[in-house]
Amino acid sequence: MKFLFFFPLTNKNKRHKVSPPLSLMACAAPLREQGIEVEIVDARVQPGYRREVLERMADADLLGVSSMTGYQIADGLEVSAAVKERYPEKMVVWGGYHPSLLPEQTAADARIDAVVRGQGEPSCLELAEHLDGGRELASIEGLSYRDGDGGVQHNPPRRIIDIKEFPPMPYDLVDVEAYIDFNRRVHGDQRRAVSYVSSFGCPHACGFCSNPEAYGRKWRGLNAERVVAEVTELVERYRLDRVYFDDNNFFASRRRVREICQGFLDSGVRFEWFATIRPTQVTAFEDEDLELIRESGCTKFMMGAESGDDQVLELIEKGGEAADVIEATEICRRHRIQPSYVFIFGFPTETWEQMQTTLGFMKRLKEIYADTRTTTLFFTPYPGTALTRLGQQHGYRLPDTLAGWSDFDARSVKTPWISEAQKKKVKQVADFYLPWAYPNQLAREKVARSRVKPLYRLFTLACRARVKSGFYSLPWEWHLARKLHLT
Ligand code: B12
Ligand code: SF4
Repeated sequence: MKFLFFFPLTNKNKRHKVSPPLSLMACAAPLREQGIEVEIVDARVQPGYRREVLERMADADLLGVSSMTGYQIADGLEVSAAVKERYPEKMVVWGGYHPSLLPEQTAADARIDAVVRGQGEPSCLELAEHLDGGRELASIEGLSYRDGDGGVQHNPPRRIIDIKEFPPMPYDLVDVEAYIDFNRRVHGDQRRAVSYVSSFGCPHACGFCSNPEAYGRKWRGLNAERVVAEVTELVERYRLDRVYFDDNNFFASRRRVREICQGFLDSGVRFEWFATIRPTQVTAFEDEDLELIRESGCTKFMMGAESGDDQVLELIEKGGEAADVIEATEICRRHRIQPSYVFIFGFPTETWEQMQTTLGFMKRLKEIYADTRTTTLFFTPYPGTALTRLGQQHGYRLPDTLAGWSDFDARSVKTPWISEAQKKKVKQVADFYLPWAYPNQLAREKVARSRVKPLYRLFTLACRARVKSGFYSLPWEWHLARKLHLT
């Protein structure tokens, strides 16, 4: 028996950085343990992927497609349609965040036979039993499928299984070098890096996040010993400089974090690592824990700050205050860990004054620690979040077919809570004036090496004056920087 898994393009212009498709590798691991052949085609690193899928489907029994909300749906549907046309008798199954959140719409699409909701590992094993003739679809928990009368049958949900029970991710199933090479060629990233995931789920329920609805609020983590053994083995096997932990909540257990960091140090294998952390988790750590984290190779904390306005933080149920972010930034400065924050503008009912409070707050963070990085996003009402429901109550209409979600991303979605002019202003201040007014270490080094040093200095002074005064009309610096390709 053979399963063919497909990871669609994540956007049209192929601009995202890439890393092996952990979702599909996770599903593959227990199948292979049972002697079932699994192949993965990843559209992001395999240029002739449509032909490749069709060829490899010749001796496969099932096509499995992973999809988040957005462009992956468009690409996944095209490939599924081609497979259905050439091999109408073969099963096409979708899984991942989007199908888990909207199984009815997904399974209603004629190009798809069934949807796996939530964890894929156990369901894939049971799908293999079904293909072997030993199991009815109706007995596979967490499965949604068309019942023949045009309706969609939803089997009862599957309880979350502790990921400790699953075998290690089979990195050998993909061409790891192809991912490293893509990031070097397309993004100029010379570091050899891959992602790894050490836990499943998140106990929190932020109002804009798909995670609680898709997978519930249980957190399960691999034990420290296994994480250390697997990660250091990966670093040595692929000569990695850096590892990204793609966990929803890597820092959920403080004891586990301490053991992992100590394990990395004791192993003698040196590499850099990043993970996502909540500001309240940073402030809860003891200084000695943070020293251990830094020493073990963590040089950056990726954090969702979301807003600098406490009322907005309450609205989005962030479970923390702006003051926590200030404190986390001060702690990061003390421990030489770069804080990298995501801010989201344009939540349902958020006012322009509140957005301006956030811009002022970002300036404060830069003043505390110039190496602070900020990324600006605009609220996108992904399915199944509390804030999306609030948006709907205020008249926002969501797509009502699977294909309708294909171009649903921060760039294309227009919500009534923020105008295009306001978005432009936010981007100018957050992505141009602030970083130029407070250059981080990398930018400072770049300027020091540059032949047009005085020009850079002039820009910094002009941008600093703007930020200090809060006067951003007639943004000549921004226009000039765009002309000179400085931004
Ligand atoms: C890595 C990652 C990416 C990577 C891509 C994945 C990769 N490895 O190459 C990149 C950087 C490209 C990316 C992009 C985006 N991402 Co992203 N990403 C993640 C992240 C951090 C990890 C996903 C992962 O690999 N998890 C580990 C694996 C093992 O778990 P899993 O994906 O949940 O898969 C399990 C099940 O879903 C299921 N399953 C999954 N696929 C399949 C397929 C089949 C056939 C079956 C049977 C089962 C199955 O089985 C798996 C094992 O149990 C998650 C957050 C998180 N920690 O989950 C966000 C997350 C998935 N991303 C999200 C978002 C919003 C985005 C972006 C829109 C962000 C942006 N602003 O551009 C884009 C979307 C691109 C697009 N629409 O096409 C949201 C999802 C929202 C949604 N409704 O889809 C998440 C949940 C973050 C969040 N908390 O909001 N992302
Ligand atoms: S945003 Fe992060 S902390 Fe909040 S629920 Fe989602 S995964 Fe958990």
